[in-house]
Amino acid sequence: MSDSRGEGHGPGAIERPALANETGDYWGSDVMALMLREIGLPYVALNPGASYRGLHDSLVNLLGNVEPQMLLCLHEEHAVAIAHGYAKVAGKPMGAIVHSNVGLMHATMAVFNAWCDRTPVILLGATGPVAADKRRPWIDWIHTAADQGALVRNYTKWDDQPASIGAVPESVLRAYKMATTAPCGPVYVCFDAALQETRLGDLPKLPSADRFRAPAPAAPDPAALQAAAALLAGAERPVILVGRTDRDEAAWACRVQLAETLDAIVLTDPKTGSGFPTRHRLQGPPAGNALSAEACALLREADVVLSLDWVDLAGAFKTAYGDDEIKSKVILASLDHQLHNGWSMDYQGLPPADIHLAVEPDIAVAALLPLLKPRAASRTPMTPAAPAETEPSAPSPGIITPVSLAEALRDVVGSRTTCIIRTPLAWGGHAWETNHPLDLLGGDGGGGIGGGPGMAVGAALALRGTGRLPIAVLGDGDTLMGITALWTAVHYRIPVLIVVANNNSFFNDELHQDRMARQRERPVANRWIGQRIADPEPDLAMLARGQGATGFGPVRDPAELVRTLRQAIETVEAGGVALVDVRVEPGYATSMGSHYSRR
Ligand SMILES: Cc1ncc(C[n+]2csc(CCOP(=O)(O)OP(=O)(O)O)c2C)c(N)n1
Ligand SMILES: [Mg+2]
Repeated sequence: MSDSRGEGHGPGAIERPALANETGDYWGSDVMALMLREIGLPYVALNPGASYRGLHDSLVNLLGNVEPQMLLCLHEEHAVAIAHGYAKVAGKPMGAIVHSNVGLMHATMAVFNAWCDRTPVILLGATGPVAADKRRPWIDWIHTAADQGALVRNYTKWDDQPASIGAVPESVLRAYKMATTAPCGPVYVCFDAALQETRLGDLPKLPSADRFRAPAPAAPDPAALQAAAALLAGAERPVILVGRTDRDEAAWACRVQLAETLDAIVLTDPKTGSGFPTRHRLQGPPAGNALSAEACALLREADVVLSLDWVDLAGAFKTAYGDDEIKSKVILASLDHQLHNGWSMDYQGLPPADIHLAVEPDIAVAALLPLLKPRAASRTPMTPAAPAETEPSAPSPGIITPVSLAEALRDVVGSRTTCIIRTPLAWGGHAWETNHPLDLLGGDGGGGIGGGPGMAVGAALALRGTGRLPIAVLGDGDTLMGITALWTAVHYRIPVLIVVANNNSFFNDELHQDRMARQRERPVANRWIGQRIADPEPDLAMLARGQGATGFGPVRDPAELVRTLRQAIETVEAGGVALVDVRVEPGYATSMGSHYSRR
């Protein structure tokens, strides 16, 4: 590490005091940097660029690279994925800064993931000089775009390009307020390079952020609330669908209390992470992307369904009811409609709602509780399973499957408190027991592969010092697309364990080719072509080691797996970054059972 880094603040901190500006000679970007501090951004993940060299200077030489502290990333997609992962744990945003149009283009998929995951990210960028006479030849011209925000407008809550220094504070304050008002999401503020580099002299008076915070959550309409309570009180077979809910312990306790009060079966979704204890007597069968036969039966039998912002409620009903009329009464607790636009269909099908409580789901839960009387416990969640349409073929002995990997990991983790930041596509259902909102963080939101490593680093950053062990179990395709995010974890001493469920394939898509071939009666054996990541097999452990992390594997033997995982956890507990390459049998646990295929 270079000598210029001071002690105490970690890599990147410098010894100059913050706000060391004795000359009264302030610049436009100083106002931008001071406002980023004012809204309380702890970090800004970034990849540098001349479009924001003014802001960069202010963050380093005015603020001393603290509050916010820069986190250098090797790709803009990592910068945003780190901010996404951080906010999922911290419940508040950090920043990401991306260079002009090109950095923003690199960042876009990660912005989309954060958008679909309804996660706040303060995305900052730059362009220009907007005034053409101030542009340097060539480079300033190719890196200046009119309406740069248009690149991300369809999947951000708001964007702005303040045209004067006087407009900067309001822009930053509004960005923060918009991002953190439910439903949350990413916002983008673009700073004109010439504005950043304008000499101001004296610093203008800057507003405090205190009067520009997100509003207190709205309460449900009293009549709609009474009607919902009456419907639930009269229900004989209520089902609660726990979707995008709060990661707050008090909200978790209220949800459990509501399920017990109503004696309602609860379905949870791996996409949205832990929302209800898996071992609770009222926890229903796994309900992942495709509802299991048991979950479908429960929904069809339900007289009242309470959806707590379930992702794709219409899709769940379609799976359960097919073309039949939906007989269940539906209570929707969601604000998501406020975010829907004409570009992204991530809003999913339009679900029926007999009562729509247009509030945050956990606000609805807290408001319903005092209106309901506890009823006797009589429900058992497990309706007899319909026979699986495809019998799972047993995995061969001596090999590791994604599910046996979960079992081994659970054994090694033992009584430690963990956060499973991501789970591989192959895990489905209830592969990991949850008892706390931070036990499982859920998916990437937008199904954009490559965000896994960055999200792991960001979530681990927010978990640093909490005593909760950060573990991300990722696919090899996801890992390889985002592998250089690990460098940021190593550089900034962010302990994290990455376990790669490595099937040497973009296997999800092998299954699609399998389906196509079967439908068309063509050779299924060719499904691997254009999918298999082999010849050569990338050496993931070496790719980790090449960035200063500790790399383990490839592990192919189940007997070796536990030993290796134990060593990797010791590495992380000692403050390190570890990656374990585990070669797993390609196979998926699906609603129809587990499918394994020998190569
Ligand atoms: C950016 C992006 N590119 C391609 C896809 C299509 N896709 C969906 S799953 C998948 C395979 C992912 O591979 P891996 O992470 O190894 O998981 P596996 O399916 O093998 O378990 C791909 C390529 C996508 N969702 N996002
Ligand atoms: Mg794979």
